[in-house]
Amino acid sequence: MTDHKEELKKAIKQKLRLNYGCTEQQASDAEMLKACAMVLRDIMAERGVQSRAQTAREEKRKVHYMSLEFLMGRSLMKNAFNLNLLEPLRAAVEELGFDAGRIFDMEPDAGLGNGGLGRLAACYLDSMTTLEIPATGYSICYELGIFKQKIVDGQQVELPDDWKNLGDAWLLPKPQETEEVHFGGKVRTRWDNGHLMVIHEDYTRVLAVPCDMEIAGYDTDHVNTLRLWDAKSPKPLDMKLFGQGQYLQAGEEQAMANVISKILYPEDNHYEGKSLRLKQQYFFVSATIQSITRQHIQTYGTLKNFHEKNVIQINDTHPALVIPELMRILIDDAGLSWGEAWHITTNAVAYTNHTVLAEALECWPQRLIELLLPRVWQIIQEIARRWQAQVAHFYHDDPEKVEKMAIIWDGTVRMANLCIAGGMAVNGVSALHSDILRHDVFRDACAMEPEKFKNVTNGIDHRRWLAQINPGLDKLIRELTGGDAYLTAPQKLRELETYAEDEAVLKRLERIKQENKENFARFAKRQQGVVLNTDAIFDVQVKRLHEYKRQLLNVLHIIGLYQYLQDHPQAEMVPHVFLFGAKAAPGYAVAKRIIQLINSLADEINHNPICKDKLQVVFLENYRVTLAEMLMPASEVSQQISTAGKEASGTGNMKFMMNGALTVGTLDGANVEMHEVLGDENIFLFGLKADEVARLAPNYDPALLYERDPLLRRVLDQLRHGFRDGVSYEDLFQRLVYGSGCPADQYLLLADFNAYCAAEQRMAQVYRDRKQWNQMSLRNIARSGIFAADRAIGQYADTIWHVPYKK
Ligand code: 26Q
Repeated sequence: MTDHKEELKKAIKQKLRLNYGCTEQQASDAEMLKACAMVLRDIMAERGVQSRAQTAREEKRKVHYMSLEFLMGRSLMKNAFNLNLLEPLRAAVEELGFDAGRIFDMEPDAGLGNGGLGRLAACYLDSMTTLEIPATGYSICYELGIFKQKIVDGQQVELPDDWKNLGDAWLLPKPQETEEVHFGGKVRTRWDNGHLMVIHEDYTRVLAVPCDMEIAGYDTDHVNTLRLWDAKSPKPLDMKLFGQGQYLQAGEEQAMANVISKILYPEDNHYEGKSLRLKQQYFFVSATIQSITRQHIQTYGTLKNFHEKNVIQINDTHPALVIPELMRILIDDAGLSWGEAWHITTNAVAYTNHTVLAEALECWPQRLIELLLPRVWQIIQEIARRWQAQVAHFYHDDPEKVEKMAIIWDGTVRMANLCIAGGMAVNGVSALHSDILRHDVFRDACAMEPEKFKNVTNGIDHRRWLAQINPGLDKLIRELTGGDAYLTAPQKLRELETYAEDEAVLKRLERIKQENKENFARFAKRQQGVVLNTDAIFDVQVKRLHEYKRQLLNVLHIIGLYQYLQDHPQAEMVPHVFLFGAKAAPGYAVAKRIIQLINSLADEINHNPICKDKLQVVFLENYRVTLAEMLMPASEVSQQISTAGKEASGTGNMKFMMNGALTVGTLDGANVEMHEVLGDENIFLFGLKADEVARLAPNYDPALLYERDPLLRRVLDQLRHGFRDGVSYEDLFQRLVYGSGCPADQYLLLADFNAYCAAEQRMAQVYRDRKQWNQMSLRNIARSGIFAADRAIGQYADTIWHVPYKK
């Protein structure tokens, strides 16, 4: 410990001198943070070299995890924790005259993702590394991550997130491993010695420069890499145009190239057919495939065994172009036949689906692909033609099946169908979701190749989402389960259950939660000046804002409570703080209105003296990984109330459970599996089931409910008229009750309203009995081990990747 501390001090001082020309006395906080990052980066870079050499030497099969998003959050604490250097680093920083907490808190989140899908990729990198699987993550080095959210006059305002200012200390640029990506141009063919040569010419070149972020695993020397591609133009300026005095035009191509890695698209669970997004996807895919195949050839001298030594997991369809791109390289560059190339591709690529929402399924206009990627377009056409023949054969030319399963139809390219045709596996992210894929969304494809369709229920990095963020609980777990073994054996959490009748342990659990609440309250005060009532139950809904996630249902219930309190000012009631956190996609007007509504409601309730010490509503600004890390340990109730069948899995639900919050939720996504391990007694379930939703939807009439249910009617009328700030929510009211240009109440809020209120009541009733509550909380923690990412990655390794891992 002292040894490590002294070594770290020496290394940090040296970094400060060499990189910033200063001593520790002269260094700013920012320089200290960067120096710490670079010291850890050096340790990981060194181990990375070893790990890669070993993988090549032993000719191990490698996993390539491709995702347009990696929501990494902060890395300093995480890496120090995994390298077993957290305490020495803290001490070193303090002894150099800095406040370690303040330095750690300065680090910006690497927000290279929107929500669940991006955070999942980050958790999986940690597990793949800890389980010593040779794996690389690939994404884009966005200059601007997910926007920062400010609330101004109750409304969301977006600010740019220039995370690289400080965050680039983790990145190791590798310019010598630059790849070149080609856009546009024309394709010509020529016969050469009986070979059909494909010539692509007049294209625009864009350079892809890798910036590597090393990933340390826990309790291992194994290191993996997250490779982030930066887009650059090959020439600084068009000197011909420049010479003609056309200075503006002379830089146009450069600007075009640089813009590719400028910004992360902030739409979550929604497809936008923008040409820049397609450019991002192909840029990312082409650079990655070239890099992987180049390395493979270096080791093996051929691509013929590519699929034996590599597996490419694609995170939703966003990297779907890997399929034609790998085909292109195998055929055009390596000279393989179509058949050989198809065999390799269909044994190397696996696809994870993350959504069944129709508006999130990627369908690209054919002309966009044709213009931007002429050679890839030819290959997609050939894949589509052969696939169609296969489908027609299987279904005896049934035109309905042929249309539904087509890759190209009506001028659009359907990426999910491309992935099903070209992938070796298709998996959903929870048992329910995978069943919906098999029996509904991809039913016809599943009938053709049932073995292809698998399930791997999501998991979270329990080292980050429990041990690191909840030190009080971590300490208790170590005491009760005999040390830190649970960090690599999450199922050990089960042993906690032997203490379900131990009053002292239950009290301890309650105290830990209380301290975490007070800790969070201090943070909220500092961040946005709000004073939280820490004697009240912390009831939390944090996730992206989307209608299917039903934040609005939560609001309706709170309005109902508020009206009850007005009618019964003396009523005994469990004091309640409702916390919300959510970013809305900037173009999603309804989502933004719901944010405004939450703020209007908060303003009303927090200003009404009737509500004092009883009811409080707070919208937490700028929900992000770092805020989640503060909030999860302090939460008592987890709201997971999506319309059944719509949330593919959810992962926030698992984070809350692991930190001892109780769930109020529908039987959706992974909630179903949470319920399976918890039983009815340890979760507050309510509402329609997925099959009931499907059956009700066609003849559902919310206006009838509005007319016939007086309580609901009063709530909706209040919504309609708004609150003390004078903002009317007539638009949201209309959308729910009558529908405005869309089906009324698409997500069945009114159908589930009463059941939801009843569940909240049951929950509040149990909260009065602290012993029972603490027992339920303990059981939630004890049974959460199955939702560790280590379990999920083990299943990917066993059932899809067929690679060994540390057991
Ligand atoms: C697609 C095309 C163009 C622009 C944007 C997009 C896009 C971007 C992000 C589409 C979807 C996403 C993100 C989806 C997502 O986060 N899905 C969530 O994935 C989690 C991890 O599996 C699940 O737990 C959640 O249930 C699911 O909503």
